[in-house]
Amino acid sequence: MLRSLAQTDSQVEKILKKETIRQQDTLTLIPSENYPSRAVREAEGSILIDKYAEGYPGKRHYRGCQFVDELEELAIERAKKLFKGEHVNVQPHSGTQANIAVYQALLNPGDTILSLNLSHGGHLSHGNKATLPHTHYRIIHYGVNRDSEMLDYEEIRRIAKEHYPQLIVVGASAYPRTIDFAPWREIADEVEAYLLADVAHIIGLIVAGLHPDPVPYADVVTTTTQKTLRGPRGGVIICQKEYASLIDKAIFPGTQGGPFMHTIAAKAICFKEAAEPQFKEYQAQVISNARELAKTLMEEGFRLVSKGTDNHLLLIDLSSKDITGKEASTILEEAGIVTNRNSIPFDTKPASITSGIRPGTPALTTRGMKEPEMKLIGEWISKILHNPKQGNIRKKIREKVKELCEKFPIYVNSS
Ligand code: DSN
Repeated sequence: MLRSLAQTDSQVEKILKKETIRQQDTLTLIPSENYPSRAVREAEGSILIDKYAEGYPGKRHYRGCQFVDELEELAIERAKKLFKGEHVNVQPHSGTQANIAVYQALLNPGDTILSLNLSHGGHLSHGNKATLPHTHYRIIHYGVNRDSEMLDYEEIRRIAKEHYPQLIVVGASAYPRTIDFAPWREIADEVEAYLLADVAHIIGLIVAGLHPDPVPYADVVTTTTQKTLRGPRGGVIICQKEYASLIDKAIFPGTQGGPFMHTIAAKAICFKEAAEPQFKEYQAQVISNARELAKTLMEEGFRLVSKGTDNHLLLIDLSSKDITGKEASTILEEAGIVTNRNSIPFDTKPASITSGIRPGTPALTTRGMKEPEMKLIGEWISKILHNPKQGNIRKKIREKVKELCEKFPIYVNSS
């Protein structure tokens, strides 16, 4: 009954081993991925996976919750301190769940949401037409400015005044520039809308004090914990006290069942780690690494959307090269460089093909890599993408990638 994986299921065991080797031997440049600490992993695989705890501390539907109550209260206290929020809900299973719960808490069906277009760097859960929010709410999108490829506050104000949304969403999954939250508050106030800041990608930079903080401006802030925050996969909602009850009810029972107590334990650990001084150093290196990678790629002749980066990611525009985002990410993977294809603003290609890729530095920085490695990787990316027909170049670089990965083992530098 309580047999180990090796005793129970050799098929799954083999797949896990293969994935471990893949992660160790390749360079992860997907900006939403990272390697959490061993402590986070231990909590995720802990005995807490057994416990049902529908409800909130002190108000559970099950008995036997005294210790999970203690744990959730600890996670909430740490989160309130870290994010400087009045109220925090640590139960969302993901960033998408967190966003859907916010819509449920603040809106009525048919209300209008104003959010960033997915193809300009937004996120699916901000009301893309393939998603549940799109069937419940009226979705209006803003984009980035065609020339600067950055957010254009006057244009966003104009659209807000045209549509008078009940909720404005600020936040992105592919935007390489700093977001200043003060003008968003002004626009939201001018049209009497709620303001939701989804900072899933940049939360690590925010808590390190290296990016403006949305908490003083937004009614509600959502985030994930697995990206720059380097915790377990999951979501968090931070809000002003007046929305606490609405938000909590929208998570449970509104949109979720029992909380994942093992993940809440891992979140508590992640909040502790993120408050340590080394975390700030890590985030500063994430940014320096992204800048070095951006500089190298521009020197190698690539155009970056908005001509650079302020944060942890960059968007390479491949439209002047003889290659699509899909092809580029495929051949880079042959060389052990793992990225994702990504639409660029005003992309003429569909999302399944795209004209861009979106490299980011959180995972490589966790492995301990710095500017010299970023330069090397930028040069390898250039060589591969400028010679897509030459498989031998990819083979040679694959060997160099393996050597580099050996020098920066995941669970030595990140434990
Ligand atoms: N947050 C997305 C990403 O940026 O990869 C996944 O939903």
